Amino acid sequence: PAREAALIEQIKARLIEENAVIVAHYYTSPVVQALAEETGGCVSDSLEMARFGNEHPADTLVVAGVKFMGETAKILTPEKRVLMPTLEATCSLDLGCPIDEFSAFCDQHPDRKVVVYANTSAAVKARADWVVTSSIALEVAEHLAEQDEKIIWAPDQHLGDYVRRESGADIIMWDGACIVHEEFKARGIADLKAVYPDAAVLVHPESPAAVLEHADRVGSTTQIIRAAMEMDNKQFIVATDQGIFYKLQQMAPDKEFIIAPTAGEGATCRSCANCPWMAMNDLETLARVFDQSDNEIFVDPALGERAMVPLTRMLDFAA
Ligand code: CIZ
Ligand code: SF4
Repeated sequence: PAREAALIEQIKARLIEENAVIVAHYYTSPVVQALAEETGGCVSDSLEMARFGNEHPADTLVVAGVKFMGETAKILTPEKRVLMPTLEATCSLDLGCPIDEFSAFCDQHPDRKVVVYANTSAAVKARADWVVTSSIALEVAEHLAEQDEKIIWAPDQHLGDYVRRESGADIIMWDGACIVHEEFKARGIADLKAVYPDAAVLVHPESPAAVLEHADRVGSTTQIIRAAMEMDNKQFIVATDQGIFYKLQQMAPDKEFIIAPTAGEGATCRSCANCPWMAMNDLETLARVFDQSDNEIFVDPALGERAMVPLTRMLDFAA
């Protein structure tokens, strides 16, 4: 605790010296989220992180999240310095969608609009017509379906499946998944519902279809938080990264949140409802963030300009 307090003081002083602000994701650790809030930064989903970084006057954005979030910040504000605790913090969706293969896939289907999730590289975004986050994925698919547009959806197949079922859009899909959400188990949720019969089940759409079937609400992180505040239930079974419990408890302090099971009896899981890349953001790495030479985000300016087009479309659509 003494070490923690010292690190927090050190980070606060450096943020002021460097005219910097922390832009943190809901899936980072509670101590990182609390520090972002205390120092005038933001704690939110990737859509709101993009908007906050874009609008905030600080010269330097410290993005506490994963690499695609830092890249998005750099694309939207190329004049700002964008630092991350470590550039090794990536995402299985981004890793699973390399630009060369993806671009070749798109070339085979020139009649389709290319819709990519925010969890992708700058190069993949530059190849896309639309960028979406989970909070607007369904609305964008409905919008395109109304115009009789056919869609390529990448990279999350579970989110794509959900959007296809709900919107009826004509979608072909890239085969990617989030290593955190794909571990949630329908059977485990059914067992937990038997223990907590009054609990509502809140599920992120990166989870498998069998898990979504148990959901009382399916939604993005922001939509999950809103549901917990609005619904009358006192208990909630939550299928998304446990980092979100910080905000859930803050926004609905009289309610109880139970993490959805990630593995069956005796089994192990790779991620256990906690993204290993999000966990790379901690006080130690934040305290060093201004003193390293290998943690600044750069995006090729020409690529950034192309990626800016679908990103701006996303922000305008969500506005
Ligand atoms: O799973 C993620 O990384 C999410 C939910 C990102 C986001 O859109 O906030
Ligand atoms: Fe990627 Fe999943 Fe981690 Fe989000 S939680 S950054 S989608 S691996």
